[in-house]
Amino acid sequence: MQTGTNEVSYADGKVTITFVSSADATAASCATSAYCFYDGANFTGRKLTFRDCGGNQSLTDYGFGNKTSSWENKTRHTVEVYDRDVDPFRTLWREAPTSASARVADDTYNKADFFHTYCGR
Ligand SMILES: [Ca+2]
Repeated sequence: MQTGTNEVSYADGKVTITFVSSADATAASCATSAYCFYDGANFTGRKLTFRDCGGNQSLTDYGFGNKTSSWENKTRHTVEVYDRDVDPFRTLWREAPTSASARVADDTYNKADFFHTYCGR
């Protein structure tokens, strides 16, 4: 469902994709109580926002497979991010509560496909 000129939301607003005018443009920073994946390094490019916890979700469902270059986690949850293009699937990084990475490590760049969110208290 389109919720704004540059935003599309899914799952009753729990997931939002924010589009930007160009690849190096910056969307608004990740909302409080959300965690975000960015197409570009330094929190630029298309932004995917999630709010819920307690299960696996696929970045590929939103056209975001093999794209994440930076991320922010503004929740109390821990987010574990995986690459499913290898067998067995590989853990790429863990997002501690209230943390961020302006550029993921080279060997994890543009590799993330899905993640598990452990609910924080
Ligand atoms: Ca991958």
